[in-house]
Amino acid sequence: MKTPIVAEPQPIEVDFARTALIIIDMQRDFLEPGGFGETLGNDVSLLHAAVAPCRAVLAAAREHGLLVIHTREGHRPDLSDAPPAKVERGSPSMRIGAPGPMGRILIRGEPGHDIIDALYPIPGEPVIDKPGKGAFYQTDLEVMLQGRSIQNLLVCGVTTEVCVNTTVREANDRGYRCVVLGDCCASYFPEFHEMGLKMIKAQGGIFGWVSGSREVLDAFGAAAAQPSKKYA
Ligand code: C5J
Repeated sequence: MKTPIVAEPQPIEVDFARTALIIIDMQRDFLEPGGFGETLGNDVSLLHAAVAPCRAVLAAAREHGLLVIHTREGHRPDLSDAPPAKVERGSPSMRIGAPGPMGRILIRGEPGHDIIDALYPIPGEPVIDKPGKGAFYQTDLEVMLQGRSIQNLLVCGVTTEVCVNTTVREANDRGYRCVVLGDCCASYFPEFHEMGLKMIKAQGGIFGWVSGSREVLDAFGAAAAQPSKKYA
């Protein structure tokens, strides 16, 4: 059963049984003071606008039985999966692996690496630990999606122009339809957020579609009114 979602550059019809919600890098290191985002000189409060809409979509996706996947950017404690070219950027006391108020910056297992409480995964929801910006690079995400016959991705998270855009481009090349929920994404640079969304939907939707939390919640409502309601 297909349900239309209001989106740009045009509406898209998706079968929610073949759709996953993927929430990109809603980690303390990006959203809370003292983490990776702040050490790079960013105002982390700019990301907070995405939390409430993302939480609403997450709750609805759970209720409707969608596959929900969370990602986290980060590295092994010995930095063996962190390219020197990535680690070397920024001042040494604030680099990946350096100690910070939420533990070592962007290191797996440290408090800062974990997902913020408001969007914390529940048991059964896969968490993909990724060493890069894209969620497909050096992860088992594709195997997981193929195993569930997923064809469409609802994409939320931070930051719009970095890990969200990289993941959407990777997914698009692999044949997934990506619907990016604009108000569920955010950037430290509002103009990059805006352009990041424009890049996705330009040229007839060259990388995917852009929609929003309201539109997707409405689509869940419409799908729930149909005879078969559960998708997993
Ligand atoms: C960044 C991300 N911005 N999750 N990571 O370094 O977008």
